[in-house]
Amino acid sequence: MSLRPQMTIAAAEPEEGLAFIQQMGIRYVSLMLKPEEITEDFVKAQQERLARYNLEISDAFCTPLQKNKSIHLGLPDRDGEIEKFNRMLEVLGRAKVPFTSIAWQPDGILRTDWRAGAHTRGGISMYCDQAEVLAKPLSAGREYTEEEIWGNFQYFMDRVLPTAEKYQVAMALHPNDPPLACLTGVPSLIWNTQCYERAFACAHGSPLLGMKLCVGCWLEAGDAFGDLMADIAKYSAQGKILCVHFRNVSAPLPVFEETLAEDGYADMYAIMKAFVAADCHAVISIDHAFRPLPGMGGMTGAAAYSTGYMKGLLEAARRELGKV
Ligand SMILES: [Mn+2]
Repeated sequence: MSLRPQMTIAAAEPEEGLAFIQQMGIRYVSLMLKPEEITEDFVKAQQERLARYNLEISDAFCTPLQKNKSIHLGLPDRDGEIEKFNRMLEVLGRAKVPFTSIAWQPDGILRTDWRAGAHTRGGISMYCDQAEVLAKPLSAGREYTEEEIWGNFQYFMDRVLPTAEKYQVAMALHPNDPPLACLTGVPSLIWNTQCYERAFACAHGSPLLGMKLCVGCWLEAGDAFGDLMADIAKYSAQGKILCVHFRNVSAPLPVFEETLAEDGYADMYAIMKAFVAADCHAVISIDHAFRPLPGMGGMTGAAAYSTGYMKGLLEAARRELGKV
């Protein structure tokens, strides 16, 4: 199987959550680690616990290291943070976890707010109005230049690629979300496909820098990001896609809300068929779910419906294209 459905969990996921994931026919989990959990013993214990539910860690990440202000903005303490990142690569490599995630957005995902939208039937999902997001104040005290941000990325790559190579752990680079050229005074690294080409060049074409192809981000920017179908074919053929975020939105910017796959503006079945036709070899997840309802199984419960729907589209696409 070239596309492997996955769900994201924290190490604190209860046993019944793991059983629920197993019963959904999911084999792979993306493991969210807290900084203090990045040790060989901890990851090994997680692997053993997950194995009891026939689950495997397809990748792992640590949010404070994935979205790190000091590294992204080149603050005085960045070398210490990069050292922590390298230590994470070593721990993951020794545990045979094949990749981790990076997203060059020191302020994380920017949205207007969470709200029940026109398409969510009362579900609380993320809503984004470009005018409101662009009006947010400077987040880092001053405006940064594009060259500074790319220089910081190059500095990071030069210091982590040797460790990534030594331990054979790849990095999946996620676009800035929303994919706008500059947010809160900080230029975005990845807001169209040309940016990806520049990032890959910073890694000297190393296979250890790959892509987290977030369909949601491509759809948020519309044609301004790139030709989604062509990019799926191109980057699948290059083996650059390590992970797919299978997410729909109501419309391209300037205003969108995050929707169920079947409710947004894109034809998600056509997109799934493009990944299957391209023999994309990657894990695939729904990215974001609606906010969990109390008593309904937390994030795993909230993600279950959309994950099942995604699996259905994948199964249908494989049958239609004769790739079962
Ligand atoms: Mn995403």
